[in-house]
Amino acid sequence: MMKLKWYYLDMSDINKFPNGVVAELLRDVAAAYQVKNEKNSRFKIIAYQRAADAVEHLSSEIKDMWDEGKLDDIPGVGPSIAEHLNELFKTGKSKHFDEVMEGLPASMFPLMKVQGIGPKRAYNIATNIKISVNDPYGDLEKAINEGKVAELERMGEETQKDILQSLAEIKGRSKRILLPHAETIADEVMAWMKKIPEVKEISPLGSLRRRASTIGDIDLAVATKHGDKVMDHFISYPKKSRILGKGEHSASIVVPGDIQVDLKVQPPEAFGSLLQHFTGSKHHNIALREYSIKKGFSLSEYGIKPTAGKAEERQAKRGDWTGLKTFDTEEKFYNFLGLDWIPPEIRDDAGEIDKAQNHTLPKLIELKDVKGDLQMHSSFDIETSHDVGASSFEELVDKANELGYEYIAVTEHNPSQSGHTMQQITDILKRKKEVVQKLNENYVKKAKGSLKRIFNSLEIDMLPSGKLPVNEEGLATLDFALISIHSSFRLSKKDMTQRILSAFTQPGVQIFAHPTGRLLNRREGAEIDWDQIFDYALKNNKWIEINADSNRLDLPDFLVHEAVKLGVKLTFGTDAHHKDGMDAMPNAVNVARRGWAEKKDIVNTRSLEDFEAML
Ligand code: DGT
Ligand code: CA
Ligand code: CA
Ligand code: ZN
Repeated sequence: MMKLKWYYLDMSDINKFPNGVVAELLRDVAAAYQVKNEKNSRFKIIAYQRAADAVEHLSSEIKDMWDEGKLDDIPGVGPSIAEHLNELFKTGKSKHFDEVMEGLPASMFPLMKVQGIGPKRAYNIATNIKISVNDPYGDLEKAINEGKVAELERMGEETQKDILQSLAEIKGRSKRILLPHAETIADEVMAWMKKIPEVKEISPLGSLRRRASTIGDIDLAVATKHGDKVMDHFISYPKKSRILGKGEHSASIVVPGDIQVDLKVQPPEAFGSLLQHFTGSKHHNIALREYSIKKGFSLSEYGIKPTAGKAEERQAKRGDWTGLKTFDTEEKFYNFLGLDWIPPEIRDDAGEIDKAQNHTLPKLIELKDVKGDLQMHSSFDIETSHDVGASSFEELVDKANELGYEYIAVTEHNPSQSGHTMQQITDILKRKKEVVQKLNENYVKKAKGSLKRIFNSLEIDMLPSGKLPVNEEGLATLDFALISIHSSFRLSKKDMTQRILSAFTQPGVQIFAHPTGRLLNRREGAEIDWDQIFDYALKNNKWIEINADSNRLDLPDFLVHEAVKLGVKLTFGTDAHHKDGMDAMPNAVNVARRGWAEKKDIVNTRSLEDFEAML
């Protein structure tokens, strides 16, 4: 077995290089650059992180693509990284990666998977405490219990406690993939399925169709008269890793990334009931079954039957059908039960069946309703401690015009507090205000696109006390400000709520961005008293963001539903750190729809004039 010099993962078969391992490798290189902190490494860090994301979300194995000479086709992987990967796949090592990793302890890399441990912290721990690459988390836990981590420079009891909790979260985590990744895979499988004429119709099912934030496995439905042939075509999918099985009405395969795909088949005349049955959710189906039993019906993926006894009475009463009734569309299925068709996103037994019966279902927001994007980070050098964006103001304007927006807000992070005096912070903000003003007067006008205005905004860290690292003079340079939490996520519910409320009262603060601070699969959200926050927002015309970053999707859907019921106004922000990140808006729409939001609930569905009036 070959082992890369710095590498800690057991790669029992070097020829495989699964995407997850390559992505991790690229992330490790980025981290090494961060720790070494050499001049001009900023763009290399961004490039390696982007490449890692791209590889992680590929629907083919990168090693196979390399075999076919297609490494250059992967968007996000630039020519120099592709060259290093080429060497790696050819020879089993990369001189360049070795150089970047030189002098760093191998055990720092697995530590970075623990929430709260970034590259610098991992380096600090790995160089001062004995952590083995074989059991890094066990060793870390042991060191914490002996109080050794707290003693390190810039760590302390609090940090140590947070890390311990993150370790526990890692252990209890189930593996679910993010929705956009599942969508990409499903789209490719569906394209493969459509190659044969026997597939009359194909649709996602399950959590994918309900647009849930994370997906356990991918489920697909096909309408066909030739189920067997369709399933044979399915299990011959060229990119599959293995076949799990094939039955009478369903088949399952596994695709790269260890993701399961289930296919269900029914003849076209029963496609509606198939869709309904396997779209779920489980809770919705249970509630629908109870509702139907009262009416004398029993439901299945094949259709609707009268229940024995009482139902036969009904059946006689109606005198129009016997046995199984099939449905080619879902709409007919729901209508037969006396219900309006229910959008999959809200099938969660949260009152949708009652509303469908009373014809009072919400008209859910759609992507085309969105008129602007209220969070993005440009490459303007704002001297922040957070990551800056990779695209210029002009590139963001061009992209906004492509998307047909009327307005955007540029929301760089505030200048770092540690590196600047308050006066310096204010000076930077004044400079940014001038730049944005000029853009509005010149570039935006000359472009003659849909975009009419850039709002000059800022994403400001709220300190644990609720104070902001920008003073009133700085705030006054902004059209409005976003506040968000980027540290101290584990305050008590009471302290956290107080922190947010006091940050909200600062002049010009308008939007609470990625409010729970959760990172899907990585970090739980903060404990917050939402009744209080929503109440404050409602009474003071403050808004809560739905962040479209697929790792965040924050505010989460169930809280969106609470906010919508109360009438709290919400905003969409992609949090783009590159112009292409602005393409993530559909993610926010998914979350909003799952939270029952209509157009009126989302502020940036307003025209520019109405939006300005609301400000
Ligand atoms: P996931 O895959 O964990 O993200 O969530 P779902 O909702 O896609 O769950 P899954 O894949 O287990 O099943 C798809 C849907 O099918 C589920 O929402 C409920 C529905 N369903 C109806 N009858 C059955 C059944 O007998 N077994 C399973 N597993 N699901 C059923
Ligand atoms: Ca599923
Ligand atoms: Ca499934
Ligand atoms: Zn942020």
